[in-house]
Amino acid sequence: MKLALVGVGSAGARIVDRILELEVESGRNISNGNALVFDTAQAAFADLEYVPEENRAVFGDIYPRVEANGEDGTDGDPDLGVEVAREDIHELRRAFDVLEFTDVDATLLVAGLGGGTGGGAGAVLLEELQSVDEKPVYALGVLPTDAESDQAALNAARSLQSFVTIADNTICFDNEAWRPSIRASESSTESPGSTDATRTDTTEADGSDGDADDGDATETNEDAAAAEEFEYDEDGPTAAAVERERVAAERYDELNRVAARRVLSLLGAGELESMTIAENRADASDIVRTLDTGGVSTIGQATLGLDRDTGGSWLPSWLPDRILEWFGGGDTEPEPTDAAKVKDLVRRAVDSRLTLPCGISSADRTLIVLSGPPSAVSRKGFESARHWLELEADTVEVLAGDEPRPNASQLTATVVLSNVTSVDRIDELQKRAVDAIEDLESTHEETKAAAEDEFIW
Ligand SMILES: Nc1nc2c(ncn2[C@@H]2O[C@H](COP(=O)(O)OP(=O)(O)O)[C@@H](O)[C@H]2O)c(=O)[nH]1
Ligand SMILES: [Mg+2]
Repeated sequence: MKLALVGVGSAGARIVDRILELEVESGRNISNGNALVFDTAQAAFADLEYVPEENRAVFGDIYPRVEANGEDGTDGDPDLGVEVAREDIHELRRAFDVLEFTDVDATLLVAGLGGGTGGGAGAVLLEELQSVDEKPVYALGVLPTDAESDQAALNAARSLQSFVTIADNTICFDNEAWRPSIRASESSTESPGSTDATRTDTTEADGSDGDADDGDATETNEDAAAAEEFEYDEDGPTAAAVERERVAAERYDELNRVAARRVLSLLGAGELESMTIAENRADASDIVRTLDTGGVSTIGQATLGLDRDTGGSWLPSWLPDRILEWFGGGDTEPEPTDAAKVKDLVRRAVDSRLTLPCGISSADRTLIVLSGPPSAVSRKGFESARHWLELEADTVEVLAGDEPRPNASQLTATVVLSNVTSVDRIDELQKRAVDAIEDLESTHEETKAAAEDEFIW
């Protein structure tokens, strides 16, 4: 399907940037330049390579409480994120002018739910996008790791609740499940800066800044804020803020590539520039139907290398798929893959590390996309894989489609499980959030009760 991409906050902007990169590399044309990123601090954009300057919008930065945070923007406070997004709503609407909604089938908003900008302003932007037209608005929401602060868990539990309510579907990416792939940073803390929600409840409760930036421990917070404000006004983002985002971009690089690849394999299925006619092509209506359940979704993926004499085997393997496939077709058709292997591939995709681990049988609908040379796909294998998934997921709604890539040297199965309800990670986050609220002595009973109600979904 054709997609407009909207990234909010540092995580959102970085993942959108990786999706744009992969779009070029994989020869798919999904966004057609319809990409826009938002943040409350300019520094969040420092590492972007693919989102053009004119498609980056800073908002809320002249709002006093954001300005006081300098380059920390909303500083991990989603209520502030919501507030400034509402305050600046006209500016946000104007920023949407760079997007051509008539050219797309749906919009995907990407955000880190543990953050203040992504989780808070992200929800306001979702509402705004829903009011633009009738087309679906999906979200890709990143959940924080267990090593992050209670505040990040609380933010994520609250933001997920709003995202699920507003978006047509929320695809989740759980950083905890992918934690082994997070690169250790040079810093000693799990999160490199306060935008990664290193604030703790105590600092929040006693009203101090809670800035956990490395290296400025000797500086007072006021000094730091004053310096940042001054430099920000004069020269754009401070070197410290830019460095912090650079470190974060590096730490999460592998995760962001995984997220981009899976989302693109699913939502971008069938948007190849050189499209071959296929009998059973995955198309936008299959995707819309699968995600139409609302709720939370998760994506799995597995690949199978094909035995083929690739005419381009002299080419270095780091070249983009698009280039390898251009030269790689050679004269030889790949050997047809036997039915058992195709079935096994789909099974591996379902059993793979999902973007959000869950109980498979709690899914309402599923879609399998098989991408690769049509001649290598055993129809019998694909059918039996589909049947296996119907039994496994205990659902009659298993859609399946192909993405023909005649010159590819591998088969890729991507599976989305839609509206999964048995998700331990979300239960844990919600429990931690409720405990965190209870720990805040200043919190009134009614507020606690309201928050507990809020997490039932
Ligand atoms: N997968 C991934 N997660 C990130 C990345 N950056 C931050 N996070 C996560 O997203 C949360 C919000 O961080 P951030 O996006 O910096 O906050 P915001 O700028 O206020 O929205 C953090 O608590 C982390 O869990 C990233 O690049 N990739
Ligand atoms: Mg940020």
